Amino acid sequence: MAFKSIIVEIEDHVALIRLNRPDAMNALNSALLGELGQAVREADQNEKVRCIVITGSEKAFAAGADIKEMAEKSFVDVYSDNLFGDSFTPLEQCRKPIIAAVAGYALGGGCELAMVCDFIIAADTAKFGQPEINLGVIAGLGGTQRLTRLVGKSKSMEMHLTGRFMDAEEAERAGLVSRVVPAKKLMETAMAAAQKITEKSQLSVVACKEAVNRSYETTLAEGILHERRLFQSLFATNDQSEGMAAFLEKREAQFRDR
Ligand code: DAK
Repeated sequence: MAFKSIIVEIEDHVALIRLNRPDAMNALNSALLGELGQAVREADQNEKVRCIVITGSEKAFAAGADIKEMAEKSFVDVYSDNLFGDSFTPLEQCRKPIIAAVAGYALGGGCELAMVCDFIIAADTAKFGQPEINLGVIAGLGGTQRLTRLVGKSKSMEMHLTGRFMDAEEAERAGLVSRVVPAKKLMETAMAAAQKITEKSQLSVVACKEAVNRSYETTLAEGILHERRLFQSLFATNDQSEGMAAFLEKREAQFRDR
């Protein structure tokens, strides 16, 4: 399907999804969020795709939900339409890894979009924030929950209550992003990370993502038990035999996702 607000390219088993509303700093309106959800679902179902990268432009990953679209709505409108209620469901349910490659502004819903991805690689130009408080609302796409888990209560509370932005260096220090690279190297770095993931056994990739995500949803003991069972079950795969044999034979493993 042809999309209007995003551009999707699939190359070497990586689906690159670029948000493309340059006149609105990639603000997330319903059309863009609908297309993004559909693109992620399609990539998740596409056997050729083994990893997904979501990015924006040099200026903005996304400057938040589209304020122009929301401004005139009433409580009854947003509550009865469940505005943005299911927007991130395709990303939350995606079994394949999703990397956010962030340059420029990642604010409000844009910061929340980056955080719903599996990890964030940031350009040194990136700025993160949850400035919804300045609009008389609060974060609504998971920001109060995800930012708090990622950077801790104190910094999350300060960001949400004051609306201040965090630069890339602070975001890395705080654990919001996995690493910071010069802006010119952002896409090269994100695509290289994605490429690395495509070379692994997809069985262990899916299990790994599931196990790490479980740490957000359960107790430590339950999470460790889940991890152990997944670890043990991977011994039922050819890729485990191949991976370990390849190490012992000092050669590259040839994974077949079996
Ligand atoms: N929405 C709509 N348009 C936006 C926008 C946004 N979030 N951000 C920027 N734009 C537009 C600007 O209006 C401007 O359009 P024109 O005036 O040229 O038509 C154009 O993009 C360029 O922006 P600026 O002229 O402002 O550019 P600057 O470089 O001066 O400033 C900025 C860039 C990103 C610092 C600034 O634009 C800014 O502060 N933007 C707003 C950031 C923000 O407040 N973000 C939070 C949005 S609220 C919900 C779930 C989630 C949410 C809501 C409900 N439910 C489940 C119900 C989420 C809410 C949010 O994210």
